[in-house]
Amino acid sequence: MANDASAVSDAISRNLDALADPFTPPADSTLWRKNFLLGAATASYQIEGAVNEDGRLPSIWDTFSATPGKVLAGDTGAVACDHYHRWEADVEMLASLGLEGYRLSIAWPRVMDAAGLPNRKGLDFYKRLLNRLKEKGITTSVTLYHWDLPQHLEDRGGWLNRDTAYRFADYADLMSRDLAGTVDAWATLNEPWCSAYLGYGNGHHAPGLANDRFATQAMHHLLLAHGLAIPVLRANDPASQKGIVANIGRGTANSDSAADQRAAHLFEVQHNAWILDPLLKGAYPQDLFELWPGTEPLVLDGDMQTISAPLDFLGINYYFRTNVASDGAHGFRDVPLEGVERTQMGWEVYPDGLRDLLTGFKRTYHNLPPIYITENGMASDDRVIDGHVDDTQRISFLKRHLAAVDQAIKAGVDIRGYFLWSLMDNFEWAFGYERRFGVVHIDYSTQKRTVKRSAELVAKFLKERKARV
Ligand code: IFM
Repeated sequence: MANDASAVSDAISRNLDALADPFTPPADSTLWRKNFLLGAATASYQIEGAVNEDGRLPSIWDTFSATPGKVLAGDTGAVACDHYHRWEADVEMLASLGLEGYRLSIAWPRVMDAAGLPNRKGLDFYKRLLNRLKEKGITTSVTLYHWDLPQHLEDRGGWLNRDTAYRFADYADLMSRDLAGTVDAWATLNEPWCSAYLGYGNGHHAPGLANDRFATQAMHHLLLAHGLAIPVLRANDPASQKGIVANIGRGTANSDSAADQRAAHLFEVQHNAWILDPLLKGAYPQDLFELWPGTEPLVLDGDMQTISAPLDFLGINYYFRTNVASDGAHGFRDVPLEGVERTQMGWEVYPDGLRDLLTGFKRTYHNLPPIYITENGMASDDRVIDGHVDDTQRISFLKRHLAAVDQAIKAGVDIRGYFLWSLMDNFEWAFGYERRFGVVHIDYSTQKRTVKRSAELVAKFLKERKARV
C-alpha cells in the first residue's frame, strides 16, 4: 500500500508541469487568494467498507442496501473503497495533490455501542486519520452524521423518535471530548433534507419510509439534534468552528405565469427554506405546510431557540437546478428542459444556480454565517484508458462552478472555501458504484486508485497558487 501511495504521488508530480490547462481560474479570480480553502470531501459509509470490523455495529444503510431492490445492482458499502484499511495511502494521495482541506464523516455505529459507551477501536481509527491529516498540514472538517444511523436507534423509531436527538448530542459529546484538537471544523449533520425527505418522505434512502408527515417530524428531530449538539461541541472543543451542511436546490419557473412562479418559489421553500429558516430565523416557513397540508411537526417549547443557535459557518452542497411548473393544485411538478447539459446522474449542469442562491441567501438571511461550499461536483462514466482518466466534462464543470463562487464572493457573499465532491469514486447511495463522482478513479476489483485529469489540474492550480508570493 505504501508503494501504491508513492507511485501515485510520483505520477502526480511528473504530470503536473506538463499539463495544458483548461481549468486555472482567471487572474482576477478571488480563488487565487491563499486563504480560500480548496479541498475534497468524502463520507464514511461511502468509502470505508469494513462494516463488520473492530466492533462496528450495523447502520441503517447496511440494512437498506441488503434489502433487494433498494440499491442499483444490489451494491452495498461492505467494502466500498476499503478506505478503513487504505487510509494511509489515501491521505498520502490527498497531500500529493496539494489539497488543503479534507472533509470526512464519522460513522456513528463505529464509535459508540448500543449502551452509549465508546468503541475504542473505532475511535482510534479516526484519531489516527485526523492526526495524520494534521501532520500533513491539511485542514480537517468533520461531519458527525452523514446518514449512517446506528440500526439499533432506527429500531426505536430513528429520527421519528425525539430521543434520537438526545442520543446524537451524547455522541457529539463523546466525539468532541476525544477528538478535540484534531478537528478544525465540526459539522453536525450532512444534508438533513436528504435524511428527512429521502429517508422518511419518499423512501428512496434508508430507512425507506414514505410519508410527508414523517418527513417533517424527522426533519424537526434532526434539526433539534443539531441544536443540542452545538453547545456541547462549543464546550468541549472551543477552538474549532461549528456548523451544519445543507444541500440546496435551484428551482426555476417554466413560464412567467403567476402559478409557475409560485411553483418555483415552493420548490425552493421545500428544498432550502425548510432547513435554512429554522436555523437562521428560528421558524419553519409556513408555505411548506401549504405544500404539504397537515404535516406540521410536533415542536416543543424552546425547540426553535435551540435549533437557531448561532453558527460559525454554514456548509452548502450544490449540484443542479430543477425547472418546475404548477401541478394545478398546491404544489409543483418537474418539467425537464430539453437540450441542456446533464451529468451521469441526469442532473442539469447549471452553475448560475449556485451564484443566484448564494446571493439570494445573503439578501434573505441577515445573519448568514460565513459559507463553505462543502460539496460540489458531478458523476460521469469515467474509464481508465492507458493509465489515464480524461474527465473533460468534470474539468469544465468545476471551472464553471468555481467561477460562480467567485462571482458570489464579488457580490459580497462571505465564502471561505470549497470542497470537491468527491475525493474518490464511491458508493453513491441508491445508485451504488455505477455513478462516479470522484476526482480519483477507483477500480473496485483491485482497489487501484487512478488520479483523474481533473484532480491533476486542481493540483496544478494549487501548486501555482502556493508558489505565488
Ligand atoms: O454522494 C452524495 C453525498 O453523500 C451527499 N451529497 C450529494 C452527493 C452526490 O449525490
